[in-house]
Amino acid sequence: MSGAGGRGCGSPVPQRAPWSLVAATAAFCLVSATSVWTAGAEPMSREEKQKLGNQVLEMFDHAYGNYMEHAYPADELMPLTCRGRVRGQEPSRGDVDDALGKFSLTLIDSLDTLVVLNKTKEFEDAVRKVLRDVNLDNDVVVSVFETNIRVLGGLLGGHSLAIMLKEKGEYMQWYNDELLQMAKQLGYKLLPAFNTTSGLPYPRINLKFGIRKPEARTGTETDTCTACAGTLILEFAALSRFTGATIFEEYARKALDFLWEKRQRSSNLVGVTINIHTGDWVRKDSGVGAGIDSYYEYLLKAYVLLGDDSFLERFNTHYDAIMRYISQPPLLLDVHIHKPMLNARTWMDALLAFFPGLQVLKGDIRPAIETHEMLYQVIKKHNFLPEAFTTDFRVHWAQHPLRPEFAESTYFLYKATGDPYYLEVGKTLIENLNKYARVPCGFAAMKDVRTGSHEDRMDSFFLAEMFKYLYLLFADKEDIIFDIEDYIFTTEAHLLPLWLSTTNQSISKKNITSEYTELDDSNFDWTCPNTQILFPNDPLYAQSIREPLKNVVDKSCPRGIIRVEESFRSGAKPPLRARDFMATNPEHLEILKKMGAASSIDAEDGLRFMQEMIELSSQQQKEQQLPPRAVQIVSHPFFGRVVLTAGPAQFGLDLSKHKETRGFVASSKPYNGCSELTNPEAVMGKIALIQRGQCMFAEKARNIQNAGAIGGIVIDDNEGSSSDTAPLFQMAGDGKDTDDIKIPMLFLFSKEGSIILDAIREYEEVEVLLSDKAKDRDPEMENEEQSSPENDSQNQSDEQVSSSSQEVDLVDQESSEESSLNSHPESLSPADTDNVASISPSEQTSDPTENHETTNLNGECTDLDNQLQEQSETEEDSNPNVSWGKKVQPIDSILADWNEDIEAFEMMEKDEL
Ligand code: DMJ
Repeated sequence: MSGAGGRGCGSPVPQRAPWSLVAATAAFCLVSATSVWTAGAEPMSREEKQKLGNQVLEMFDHAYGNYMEHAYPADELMPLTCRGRVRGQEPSRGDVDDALGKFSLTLIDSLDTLVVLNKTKEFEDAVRKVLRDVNLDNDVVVSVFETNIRVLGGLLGGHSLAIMLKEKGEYMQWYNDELLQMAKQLGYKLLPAFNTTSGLPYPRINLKFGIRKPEARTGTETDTCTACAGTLILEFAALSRFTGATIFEEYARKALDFLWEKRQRSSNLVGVTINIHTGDWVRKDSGVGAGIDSYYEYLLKAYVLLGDDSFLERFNTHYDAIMRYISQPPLLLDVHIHKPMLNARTWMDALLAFFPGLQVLKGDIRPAIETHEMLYQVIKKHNFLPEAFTTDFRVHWAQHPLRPEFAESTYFLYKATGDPYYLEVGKTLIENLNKYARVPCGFAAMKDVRTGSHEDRMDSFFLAEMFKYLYLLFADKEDIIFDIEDYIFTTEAHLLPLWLSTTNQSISKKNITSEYTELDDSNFDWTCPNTQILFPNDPLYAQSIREPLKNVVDKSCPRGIIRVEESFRSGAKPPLRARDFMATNPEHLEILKKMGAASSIDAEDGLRFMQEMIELSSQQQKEQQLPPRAVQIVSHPFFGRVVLTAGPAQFGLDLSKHKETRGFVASSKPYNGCSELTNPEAVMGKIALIQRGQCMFAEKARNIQNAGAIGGIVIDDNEGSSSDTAPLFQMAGDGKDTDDIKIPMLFLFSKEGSIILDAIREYEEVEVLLSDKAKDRDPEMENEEQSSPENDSQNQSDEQVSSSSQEVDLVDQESSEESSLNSHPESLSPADTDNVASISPSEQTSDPTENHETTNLNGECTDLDNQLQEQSETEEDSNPNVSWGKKVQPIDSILADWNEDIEAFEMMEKDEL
């Protein structure tokens, strides 16, 4: 494989070879690092690494095999209902569906994964299927960004490895650039999106009709996200260089040039969304996660792939700004682009987990280790990284769609440090995926990491990225049939060969207008640094950085760990935070008065305080709602693997306070449960299924309770409703005293309910567990079941009961510890005759078991924070949110005034820009 023509580490002189090491795996910094490692986490034997690699292969087979068997040619597998997701045939999930273009998305996204995982024969079959079956001319509106990274990237990655295999002489001998031709066809289909004065693409395009024609049903959008416009250059440049058609690279460069021009000049940051016609920032908050992430990634990688200095210069300028304003190690917190010392949020999103990996590629290892360690602590607490979590590590958005970013960073950090600790991290990821996300028909996204419930969704990026990074983490060079270091990973982990940097180079250069004539060499200081700087004669370097962060999540601070810490250390009083505010405290009132008055620091503190107040106030309202619950199917062949998200009831047994209820299910007669049951013998001692509608929930509960049921599941009568598309709600009482209802009642939308009803049709006996949080699955039980097919179903059930009851005891401690966290609240559902109460979007209350101390990086509490802690213990009960509720009234009136101030500030912001 040819070498690359990009820049060498630390050298402004173009070189050929070093990038081939740096680009794909950052191995340049690492190969030597690996060799200096001598102690720390126990080294992992070759056998164990191979075992884990094989486990990854088996998991991939499970995901890919089920997709091919049950979903293909649909875009994605729905792993709970075991069928394909076809756009238009399922209720719309909004923007997330814009990735689906009826082009067998998962197959295309999986192509190069097959080669990385050594499944060359399967790759050859898959390519033939793509060429035979995939139509890129569907009348469907798709996201330009998603289609680029997943489909164009997938086709180009497939092509890159197809030609590599062909050259090797065994496989793909028939291949004649057909995938590349498809990629080119798709590239031309995306080009009309760039028909704007700014050169920024429209966010969506109709594959058949393009933009703006009436039949296209798109082209009226005015805004796009920065990542959406800034994540094209790798695929578009590769397409240009592979084909010689320069237009693609030119368009992608123009969009990047425009974004660079529009950066906020005083901070060198970019906002989250931008107007594609005027170039005005629509959202002026800035971070490294959702909406911006891969814009930064592509600047650095464009430099690596294309060797164009201006991309590195831009990346370094942004990186300086990120490290100055957004990075608050180990946190990465969004700020305002024009007031970058002002945090824009008190929470982080899961997409930023890619950033440590990018920092490795940049060569800035210390903050990469710190952030990665913080994220790992969050994962250890919730099994997965929730979509968003607060600065004090509480769940903010509870979903987890099996995102690969953390695995990606783990892989890069292992390559950078050679520290076996990262292999152990990878092992945990594998275990958690198998334990909590694996279902009989693939892997299901987590609907709620707190309850362990699933969503009927397996995104294509799970196959494109997760398995690649996990496999590569444990693979030795000889386990892969080509040299991975000759390639760069796109944001979707598709592989593009580094030799593209020297191919058809002139065609793109002719239109480049770079404002840089000479590079400032100091910008290379931290690019691929000498390993002596990274690991100054200390093989335990990475471990020494991680160590102080070991308890960062368990001993988390309310918020702003570092900044509060820093100001306190420097002698200044830390700013008053909304969470700590007490209207009865004269000192607090005095501080409030000062805010917005004299100094700009006071004003900034004041603004932040107001924003926090508003956020806390709305969160507090949501937190008064009950959290969602879980219905876990425990009988054969589910064995606890399928967990459905369920709405709670405001009456009956509170599952967060009592042991879960386990039992076989039986349909009640009448099915609506609105009168005395005619089949009490069938529901006696069982969990009754009742249909929603025609009477109050409480009435249904009384009728099944009178018939001897030990619990009830109300199933929505709106056919097709699902928790994927409708907000969950809690079942309210009937306005009377409901203390007589002693059994637990849960609500399932129709789609989740039909999973149970289908199971009854297929297996007759279906046993479920009603709880506040799914209980551990028992793989041994499953193995026993598989190895003794002659076991009759009754035996199986008996075994399950005894095995599981042990299990329940074991997990019970844990569940009771975590039980009262968490209001996950989702919102309103239309009421019929049933009484419903809203559940707000999925935020949760503080975990009363969490230690709300303000820690420094050594995990110690500061004096001031201890004082605050004491106050909250004496004035509040154990749940800080409960006592927070007592203060709501005075704060509400303050908030009303402050809302006006915020509006004024926003006007001021506008004027400034
Ligand atoms: C992937 O599609 C890509 O990595 C993208 O850049 C953002 N993240 C998703 C997976 O989480």
